[in-house]
Amino acid sequence: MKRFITTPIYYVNDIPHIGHAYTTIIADTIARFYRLKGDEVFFMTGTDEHGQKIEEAAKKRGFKPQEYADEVSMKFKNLWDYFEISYDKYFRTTDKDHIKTVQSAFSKMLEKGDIYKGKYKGHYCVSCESFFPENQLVDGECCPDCGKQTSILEEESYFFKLSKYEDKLLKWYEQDCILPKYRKNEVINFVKSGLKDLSITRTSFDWGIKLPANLNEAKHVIYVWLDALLIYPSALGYLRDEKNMDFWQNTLHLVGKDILRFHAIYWPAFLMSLDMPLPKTIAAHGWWTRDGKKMSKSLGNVINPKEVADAYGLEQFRYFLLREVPFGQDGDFSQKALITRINSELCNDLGNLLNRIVGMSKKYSNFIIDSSDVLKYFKDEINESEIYIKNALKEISEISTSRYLDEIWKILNLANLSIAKYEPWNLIKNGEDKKAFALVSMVTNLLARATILLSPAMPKTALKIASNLNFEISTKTYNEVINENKLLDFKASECEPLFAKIEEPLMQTPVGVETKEDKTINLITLDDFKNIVIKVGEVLECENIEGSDKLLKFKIDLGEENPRQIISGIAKYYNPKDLIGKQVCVLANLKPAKIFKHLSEGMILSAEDGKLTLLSTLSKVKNGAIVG
Ligand code: ME8
Repeated sequence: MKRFITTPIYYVNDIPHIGHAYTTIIADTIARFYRLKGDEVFFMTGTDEHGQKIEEAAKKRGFKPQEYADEVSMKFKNLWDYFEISYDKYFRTTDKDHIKTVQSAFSKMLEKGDIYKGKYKGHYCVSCESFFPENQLVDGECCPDCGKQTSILEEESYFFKLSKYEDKLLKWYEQDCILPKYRKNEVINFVKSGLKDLSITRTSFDWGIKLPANLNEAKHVIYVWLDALLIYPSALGYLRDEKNMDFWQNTLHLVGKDILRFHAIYWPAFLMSLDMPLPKTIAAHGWWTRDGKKMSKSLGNVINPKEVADAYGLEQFRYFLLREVPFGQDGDFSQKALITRINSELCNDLGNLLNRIVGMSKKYSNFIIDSSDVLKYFKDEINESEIYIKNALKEISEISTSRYLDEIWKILNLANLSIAKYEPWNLIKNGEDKKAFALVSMVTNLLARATILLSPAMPKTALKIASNLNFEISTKTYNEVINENKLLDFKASECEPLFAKIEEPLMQTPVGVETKEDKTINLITLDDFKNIVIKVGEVLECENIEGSDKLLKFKIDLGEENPRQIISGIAKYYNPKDLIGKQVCVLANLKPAKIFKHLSEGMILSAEDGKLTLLSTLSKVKNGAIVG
């Protein structure tokens, strides 16, 4: 079966934060799940780069909109690559191909008679890029969605006949395409309150897609939401090169609840106008807050997903996001909650189970785990696990990742409880060797079932477990184990602990995104720069940090009394021994911090373009030389 899975395309006026990571990780998990099942998946993500908001943001920072969009879009792409997001297409609204699609779609809607020219007068929220009638404003002038002040627009505009589609939309909602189901009523009520025709071109700024040339309307640009929503079929080649369009028949749009209205009202209406099939599912998740507070740049409490992944591990972070809140509800990020889940669920329930299995199989049967007697002794447990599998599959089909993981954990809990209940060591003592072997095999089969289901959420962890027990994670084993309930035989091998226990928070608070990434796009004064001390230093020692595949621990001579210890996330790009004796640039007046339990007294500077390259001087200088 072919499936098309999308994330929203993110605005480039902001750099990626935990909310963007959340949507993208859910979409990635769903895409990986269906690929595992054997479906053909096309997964797209990308950036939304036109419109007044981006034009203003670029201007404020002294950039041309395209330069600014290039820079921020690359940050999103780099982050998704670093997170190993399995997208098939990363697409941008400034791509020439997309521009062609939008202009052709505009012409098609015009030919259909759904677009007419008029004059718009009313309120506009630049932050939400959204029009509002007077009666929906808060305190007569503020946006009902984000609370910011709206501005009054009066300009010539083309309109889309949204009102024409009211009844058809209400009929479509009967098909239950909106998840979670309780959100459907909000949408229906909105439509029932009456839809006004939608202004779909703007003339008071320039940064957008121009109307088709034959219309001779140079001053109009296409409304950013029409442009942005069209990215979805455009990513499949719509109205250009349509060879991938058959994915469109089975489309899942994953969005945050903030943009459900655009996806569940405007978008299907546009699609009806274009005579296109409507999406099968629009799934809207809830909102993340930080320690109970809304995240915002001005509060400086926005969470940088990379910082969390670097400190706690990418798979741990994915697991937390996917499990912490039921799909659709709001969630709160705190290090405490993350640590609790890592320690109790990942270290104890999952990691220890693997260790115990390896230990028992080594002791009892030279690592061989044979399934022949499992059903003779433990049919009930195997049957019980099949109920959880069935439930898990139902949950994931409704994008309920948290409940999906709950069901997987029921399988793990059953395995752990069975060891405690049947006490294999006593079985052996009492001469019931066959039952003890069958018990080890039963719990290993439960772990294998859980692992196959867990693999879309935690692909690397699942692979480690599978390689320790010598089974494969593939569509073939998915069919055998998950669909046909087949039992497997295993050959275990010694293993490292899957996860390290966390004793104390690994990130300093507040964990902000006002990092070097932001500095590259914000203009600063010379005085600001004087506050930054960058020194050249020589690498005396460099080694990997146990339990982290990203971090290196350095000792660096900065011409000071003692060398500094600095932790840097560049292990993927350098071999530690190649760096010894090299000179690097170090941000020397950064507050010391603990990273992965190790003190770090500065930051080694590197250039980022998809990978990290360390900065150095063109010729050797004295250790401690100041950069400036
Ligand atoms: O709306 N919690 O882009 P955007 C959870 N360009 N999710 C969050 C979040 C939070 N605190 N903050 C952001 C746009 N998100 C348009 C979309 S699509 C054709 C055009 C996630 O950069 C969530 O998925 O404002 C939300 O819907 C999306 O980011 C908004 O991203």
